Amino acid sequence: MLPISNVDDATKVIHAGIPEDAHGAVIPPIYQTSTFKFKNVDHGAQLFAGKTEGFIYTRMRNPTIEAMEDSVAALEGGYKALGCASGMAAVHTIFFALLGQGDHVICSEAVYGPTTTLLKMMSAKYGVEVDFVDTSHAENVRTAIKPNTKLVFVETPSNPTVLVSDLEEIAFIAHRNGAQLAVDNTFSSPILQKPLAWGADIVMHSMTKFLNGHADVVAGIIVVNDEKQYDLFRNVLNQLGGVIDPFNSFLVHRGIKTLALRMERHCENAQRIAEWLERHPKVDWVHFPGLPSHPQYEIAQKQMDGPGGVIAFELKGGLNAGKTVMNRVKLCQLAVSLGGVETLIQHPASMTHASMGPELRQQSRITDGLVRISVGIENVGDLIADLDQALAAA
Ligand code: LCS
Repeated sequence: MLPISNVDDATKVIHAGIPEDAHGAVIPPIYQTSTFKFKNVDHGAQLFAGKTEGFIYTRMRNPTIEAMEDSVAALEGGYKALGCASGMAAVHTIFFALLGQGDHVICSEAVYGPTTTLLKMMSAKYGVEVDFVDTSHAENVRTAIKPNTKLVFVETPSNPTVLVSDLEEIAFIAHRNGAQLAVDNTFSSPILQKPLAWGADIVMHSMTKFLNGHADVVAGIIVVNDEKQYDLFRNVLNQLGGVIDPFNSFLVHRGIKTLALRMERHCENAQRIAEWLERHPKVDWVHFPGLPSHPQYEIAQKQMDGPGGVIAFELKGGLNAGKTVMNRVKLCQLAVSLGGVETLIQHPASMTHASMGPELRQQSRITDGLVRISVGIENVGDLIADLDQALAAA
C-alpha cells in the first residue's frame, strides 16, 4: 500500500486503497468471483473462526470491494468502510444495526424521500420511535432528544431543499445525550465535507452520485470510526445481504480517481448558475450553499470546502412555470439522481419525494414548485444558454 495518510485529497483519490499486486498491476484487478478456495479443511475452519487472514465468500469480503472501501475510508478520514448495493442498502443497514423496538431516532425532515419512508416503515413494523425535525436549526435536535434516543440521522446539504445542518453542534447534542450521529454525506462527497472530523460517528453515501460520478452504477457505502462499529455493521450487512458487487466496486473506484477534479468543476458551474438564477426576474428564490443569501451560509462556510453541485429553486410562476422549464430544457436532462458529469433537472414533489406524502413534504418545505438541478461538468455557458431559453418560455 502506498503511503497516503498525510497527503492531499487530490492525491488520495488516485492512490488510496491500491494494494500491492503480485503482478505489479497499477489498478487492482476485478476479483469477479463469488467464493474463494481453501487450502484444506483446517484452513477453511481457521478463516471462519477469524484466526487467519483471507477471503471466504464475496458477501463477506472481496479484495476488489475492499480496495474501493479503503479509498473512501481514507477520503472520509474513517477507520474502515463497507460497500453496499445502493445508498438505501447503506441507510437500511445503519438503521437495522442501531435501532430496535422502543428506541428513538431523530431524522432531518428534509432527506431523500425513501429514507423517510423506510423510517416510517420501521416505526410501523418494529415499534421504533421516529421524529422528523428541521435539523438546519440545531436547537430542534436538542428539543426532540429523549432518554431513549439512539441515533440522530442528518442529511446535509439536504435533498432536495439544499439546507445545511451544523454537524459540530448536532454531534455535541447527540453525544451529550448518549446518541450517535450518522450523516448522509451524498451531496458533498468527502472532498467538500468530512463529517467524522466534525464529530459524526458514521458517514454514509449513495455512491450512485458524486463518488462514482458517471451515472452508470447504483451503490452505497458506510464509513465508520472504529473497529467495534466496523464489526457491528459488517455483521449486519453480511446478514442483510445488501453488499456491493466486485464489478460495481471497480467502477466506483475508477470514478473516484477524478472526484477531486470533478467536484471543483461541479462547484464552479453550480456557483455561476445559482448566481445567474438568483438575478433572473422569473425566479422566486434559490437555495445554494455558495450564495450569501442561503439561510445557513455561515455554517456552510464553516464545515464545507465548497458549495457542491446541487441547486434548488422556485419560479415566480410556481409549479406550472417549473413544469414548462423542465419540459423545455434541451441540454439539461429531465431525470432523477444527481452527482453525475451530466446536468440533470427534476421535480421532487412528483418524483424523488413523492413517496413522502403531501403533509411531510409541506412540513419539510418541499414546495410543489421546487425544481432541483444537479449541475454537471459541461461548459457553463452552454448550460446557462439552455436554461435561459427554457426560462424564457415559462
Ligand atoms: N441519500 C441521498 C442524499 C440520496 O440523494 C439518495 C438517492 C439516496 C440516499 C439513496 O441512494 P440510492 O439507493 O439511490 O443509491 N437520491 C436520488 C435522487 O435524488 N434521485 O434519484 C435517487
